[in-house]
Amino acid sequence: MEGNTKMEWWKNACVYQVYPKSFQDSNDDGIGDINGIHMRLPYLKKLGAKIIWITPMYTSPQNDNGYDIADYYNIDRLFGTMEDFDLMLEEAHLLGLKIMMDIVVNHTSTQHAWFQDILINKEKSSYYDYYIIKPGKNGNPPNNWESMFGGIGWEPLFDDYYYLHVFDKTQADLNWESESLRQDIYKMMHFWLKKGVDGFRLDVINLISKQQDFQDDSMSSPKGKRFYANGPRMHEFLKEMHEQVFKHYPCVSVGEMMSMDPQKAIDYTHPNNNEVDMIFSFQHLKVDYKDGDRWTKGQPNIKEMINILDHWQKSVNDGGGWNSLVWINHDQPRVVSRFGNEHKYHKVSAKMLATAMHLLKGTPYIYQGEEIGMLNAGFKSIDSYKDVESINIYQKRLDAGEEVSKIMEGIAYQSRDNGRTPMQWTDELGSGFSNKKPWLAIGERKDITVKDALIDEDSIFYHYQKLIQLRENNEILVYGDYNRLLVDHDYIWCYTRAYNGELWYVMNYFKDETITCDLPLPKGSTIEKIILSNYEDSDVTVIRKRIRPFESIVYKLK
Ligand code: ISL
Ligand code: CA
Repeated sequence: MEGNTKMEWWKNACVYQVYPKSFQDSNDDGIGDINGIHMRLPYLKKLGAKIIWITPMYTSPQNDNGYDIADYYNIDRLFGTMEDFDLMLEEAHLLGLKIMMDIVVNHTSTQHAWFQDILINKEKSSYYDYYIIKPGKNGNPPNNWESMFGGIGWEPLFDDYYYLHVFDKTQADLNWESESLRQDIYKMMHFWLKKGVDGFRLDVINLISKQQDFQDDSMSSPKGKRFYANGPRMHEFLKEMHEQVFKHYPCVSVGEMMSMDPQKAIDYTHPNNNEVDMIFSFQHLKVDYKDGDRWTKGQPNIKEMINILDHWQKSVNDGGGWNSLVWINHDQPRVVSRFGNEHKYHKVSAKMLATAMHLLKGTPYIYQGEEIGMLNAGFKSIDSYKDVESINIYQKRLDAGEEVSKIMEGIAYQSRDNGRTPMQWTDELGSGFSNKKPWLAIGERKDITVKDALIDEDSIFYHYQKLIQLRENNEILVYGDYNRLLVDHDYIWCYTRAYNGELWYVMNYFKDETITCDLPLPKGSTIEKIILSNYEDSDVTVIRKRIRPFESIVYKLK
């Protein structure tokens, strides 16, 4: 196996994603902030996470919760000050925690000074080539490309000129063809790395190179995507970024990417290619869309999900790339609501999902609240939702004449606000998040709290803590080969990890009914001991035949 066998500080670490707006409010304005994160660093330390990825906190009008950056060099007042940030960073480092900044370089807010300068100076602006600006065609936009958030992807700028926005119309796409734009971006990255941050999560990074003929598209959805995802100069730009920025620091980089497959992931993450350390891909999180439509709830196809994850493990590992291991982020519904069980098997299913992901090869990510099994928001009315994407989709479907109850069913299931409701620290009013009305309502299941999780020795929290420790203390989890057994089962995912003569056996069952199944052991091996499970077990020497709802076991074999 060539490629990713080298030891790196981020390979046995677990990343914890903080969505600052919803994590901890320190000054009772209903909005989470930097001092709130600072306060909770000991909690993250207790959990065992090594790297804290914080979603954007730069100056921003917050139309897309900070993914619309107006000033890369400053902290938004909502979250505090640069001094607060510096103190938080210092404290994190004292505790041995690393900070990963989220950086958005595919687009800026239309309030960014570069864009504002164009509004004033038009073609004469020195930033004119920083954005993608094209003349319209007979009073229509330059082509038919659509926005990911619904509707046309172009907005009038001045005279007959339009600018491209792949996301909201207040998020103008940057023109990476411009050498001076690229230099300005690298300069800004140096600013944060010199401050001492430990790495970057690069938002939608594989969209930065657009095919330059800007032709109409009738094939991809949204229209245009195939002309800008993994575009022609993508590898060149990432290599340049690596050469000019990453290479000079002991930092980690993770690229958020769409339209991915394992081969592309290998190309982006193979250490010999000098691009990024790892990427996010979300293929396995689309298996519950009904007929491919994200906004219509279907039955999750577990078999397909396991097959996808299995395929990524095998291919990316063999090709010398590196995987990120992810169930949820701030754009996704809660995983227990989706693939687990919200009621009777809440705890066991949450633990099973955690084990299935954390025993794989790659770097695991935990999204705030995942470690206590937080669930979807459960909001009933569109007024409770704040996300620009949910609101746009609601309007779009309403205009198309769809029934409100149908639309709301889809939004309740897929809205990005499911993952964005405030962190539930306690069961007091405000959930220990804030004493004021939070910017986004607290989820319906207020009984799931950090306070309870810390008291209960058998909680989901402590299960995650064990998983993190296992990875830290066992090289087999970091470097060991992955191999699937019992290929083709609809609900059981069985795999081994093997390293230096050691062999671990992982069984996860994704259903709420007891079944019997002959679990195969690799030839010539027997069980030495149980390393982790989510049920009390008396017999540790034989492999179970009766498999209980959402059961999960990790054995060490001999
Ligand atoms: O939200 C989505 C559905 O899961 C995705 O289509 C998402 O828009 C895409 O993964 C890109 O996400 C990132 O960039 C967006 C921002 O709104 C997201 O929050 C961010 O994670 C634009 O900056
Ligand atoms: Ca606050």
